[in-house]
Amino acid sequence: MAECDSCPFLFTEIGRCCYLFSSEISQTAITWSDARQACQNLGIEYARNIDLAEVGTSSTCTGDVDFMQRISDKGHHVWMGASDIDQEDNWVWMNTGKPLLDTNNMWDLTHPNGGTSMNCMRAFVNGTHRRPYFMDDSCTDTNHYVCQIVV
Ligand SMILES: [Ca+2]
Repeated sequence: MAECDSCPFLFTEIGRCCYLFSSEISQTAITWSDARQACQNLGIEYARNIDLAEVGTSSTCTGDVDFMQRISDKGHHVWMGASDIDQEDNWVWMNTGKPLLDTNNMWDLTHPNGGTSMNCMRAFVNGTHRRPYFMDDSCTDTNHYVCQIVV
């Protein structure tokens, strides 16, 4: 049984995992580190491991395609849980520590491309496709975000 068969208040179950889309609780866009802190604060509140969302790092979560589709449907660029802040061009999902290779086909074709000025990852809603892509962004830019209960 997945731990997320029943998601807590405000969280949405997608593919046996639980996600919170910040646009459902606030219209305020915030920086990547503030977004990560907001997710971790929810983790304290719920006594769970909650962080910015990851894609492809958990075999429990079976809804990655549906999850990305949901991001696209929401229509906002959103912060996700990957960064190359510790070492330039070495992208890592921060909660699980798993690598996000530059060759991952979820990156937009021209990304990552921002060098040391862009060390935080967001999902970028491409208007001409029904799937959002990953792109690197300045960590001090402000976006909506997605939290996930990490399992
Ligand atoms: Ca970078």
